[in-house]
Amino acid sequence: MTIEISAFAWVPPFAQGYVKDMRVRWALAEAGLPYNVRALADGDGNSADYRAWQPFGQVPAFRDDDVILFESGAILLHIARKAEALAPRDAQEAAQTEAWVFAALNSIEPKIDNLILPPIFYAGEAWVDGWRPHAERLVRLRLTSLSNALGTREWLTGRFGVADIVMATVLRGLEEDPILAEFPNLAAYLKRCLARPSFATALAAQMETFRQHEPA
Ligand SMILES: N[C@@H](CCC(=O)N[C@@H](CS)C(=O)NCC(=O)O)C(=O)O
Repeated sequence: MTIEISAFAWVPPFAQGYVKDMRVRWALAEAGLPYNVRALADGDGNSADYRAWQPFGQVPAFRDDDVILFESGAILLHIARKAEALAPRDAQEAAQTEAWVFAALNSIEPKIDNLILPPIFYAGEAWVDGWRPHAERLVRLRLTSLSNALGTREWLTGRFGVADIVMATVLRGLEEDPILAEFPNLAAYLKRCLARPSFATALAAQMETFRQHEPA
């Protein structure tokens, strides 16, 4: 079968290009693997059929001839095992890839979400401005560690891989935030990741899904 992924049929403009099926689309583009999209309309995520695929009703979910699975990190690690272009070349690189995927999703993404989501989802509420310095302190702590770990290396592991895709989609949340510029090697790393043609392919594909389902 052709790989199938789930994605939202449409989201408001501020979220377009950022929905997490971007990670899967990017990895599949990098791997040169074709896929079909199951586009979820409002409410489809709650169907028993979809919950059997993605228990939280979220996107993305993924299926191919071998597996059905959910969680963007798990999906990318699966793709990396299958696709020559993304496959780690030895056991150490495979272990490092897994570690950096978890680090991006577990150690870094929650801190960045804490910083960038309140002004979007709680705009105008009194506590939001007071919250920022606390959130910023934790982001700075994590970015300092990441910056030191990356150093002058081009990619997180020996070559560009799914760990970079996940990390770049996480750091992308800070693209417009002045805090990223405090870490020139991370800003340059993000730019390097986003310059890959596979990122542009993935972005265009996500936008095309929204275009096809634009509300009347
Ligand atoms: N940990 C999940 C998170 C997925 C996620 O947050 N998806 C969002 C879209 S970017 C979603 O489906 N939100 C709707 C919801 O949570 O009900 C993953 O990485 O796959």
